[in-house]
Amino acid sequence: MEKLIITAAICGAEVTKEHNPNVPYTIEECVREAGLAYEAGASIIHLHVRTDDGTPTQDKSRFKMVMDAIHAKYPDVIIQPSTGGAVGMTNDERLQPTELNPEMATLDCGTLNFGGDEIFENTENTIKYFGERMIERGIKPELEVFDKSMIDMALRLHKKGFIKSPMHFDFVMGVNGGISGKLRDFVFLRESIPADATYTVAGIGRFEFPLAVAAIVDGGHVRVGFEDNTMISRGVVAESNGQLVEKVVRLAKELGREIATPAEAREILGLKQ
Ligand code: KMH
Ligand code: ZN
Repeated sequence: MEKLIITAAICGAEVTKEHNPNVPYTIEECVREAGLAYEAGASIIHLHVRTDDGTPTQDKSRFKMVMDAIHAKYPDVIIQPSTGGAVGMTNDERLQPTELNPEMATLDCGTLNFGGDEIFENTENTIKYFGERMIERGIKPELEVFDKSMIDMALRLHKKGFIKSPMHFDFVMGVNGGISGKLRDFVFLRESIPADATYTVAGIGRFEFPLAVAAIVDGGHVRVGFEDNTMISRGVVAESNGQLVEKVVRLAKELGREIATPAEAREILGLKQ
């Protein structure tokens, strides 16, 4: 079986220090959390950035400062900026980090309810626009799917040339408004992607570790991190993103799956070396 790629979603746009005081906002805090995750075994950092007071931003210069600071200490880690940003941002605002030509970036494949009155909007034309931008700049999209219909959308846009093969999906499971975190739904998603595609699974909240185990056993890849879950076990707040990654590494070792280095992750995902 392929080695396991672990992605750490260290910060997100919605989670705050009230959920977990270790959620990073400042550049130094982002470097600390990325470093702990990397040292524990993460090869990809899924990155959102915030201003020092925690407000989410897609500002290109803030991304550059955080990415440069992480790479100065951990030069080989893959940094995957978000183009999802936060609910309510415009497309061009969200696309700013693509101007930095990262190796990867997220590409959200549909619209969903996102708690309360919020709607995370990704129309078909938005997805096409983001897909074209990533092809132009040689950025590998991680296709964020929050429901099965979003896989179908990605497959349709792939046929029309807006997304290239081999596709790499992230099954985000357990968001209120998206697909559940049940094993049955995981099987449904993983059976719905092409044979040459890769996937990672991001279970929200209590679904994080059970779905990690499912992906480890199935030959998929795993995302953990404060963006998705702030607890190391029931009722216990995680000390760091590194602690969440360590738990996945432990589970993988028990189940006989080796962990990919960033170079091995690049090879598996077909990123430029
Ligand atoms: N913050 C969510 C609205 C992504 O990174 O591409 C969108 C999100 C997905 O987190
Ligand atoms: Zn994200």
